Amino acid sequence: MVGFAGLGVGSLVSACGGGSGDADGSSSGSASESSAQSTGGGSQTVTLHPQGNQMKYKETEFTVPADTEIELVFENTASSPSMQHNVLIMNEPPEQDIFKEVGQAGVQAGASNEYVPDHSAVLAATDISKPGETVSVTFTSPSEPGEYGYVCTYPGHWATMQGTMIVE
Ligand SMILES: [Cu+2]
Repeated sequence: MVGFAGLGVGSLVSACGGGSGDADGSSSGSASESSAQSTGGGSQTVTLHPQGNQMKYKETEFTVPADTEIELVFENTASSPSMQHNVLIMNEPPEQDIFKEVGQAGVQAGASNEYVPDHSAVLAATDISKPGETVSVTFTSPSEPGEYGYVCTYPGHWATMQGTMIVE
């Protein structure tokens, strides 16, 4: 009953000459998008990385459900010793004014405070991670859907090291 009727095993004498259709080894290392969108009760893990040795996040956006426990992990895969980073999640939209305010306040807070300011816009923050280190923080996502900013407040980074957390 199960009829394997040999579909599509027709002759491959195609007219589009030239291209030998070799299956080239498809190990092109496409980075996993790591946007695990699991819903339904419980927590969710989001993992972020730096973009090489740049003052940028590799993942400039991620989406989480509202009012959910989020474990935010930052793996500092940079190699340059000066590329220390943290992640501050804000309860404000990703706008330049608040990035700047929190970024500058973070620098003033200093290394002894992991460059995390005591500021009402800061929803959650990781410690500073040196290259090769992984840090994390667990927080509850906002109950209001929308876009929220995140930023690195290591000195000199806030202006370029930014991202958007989308809450659905
Ligand atoms: Cu940084």
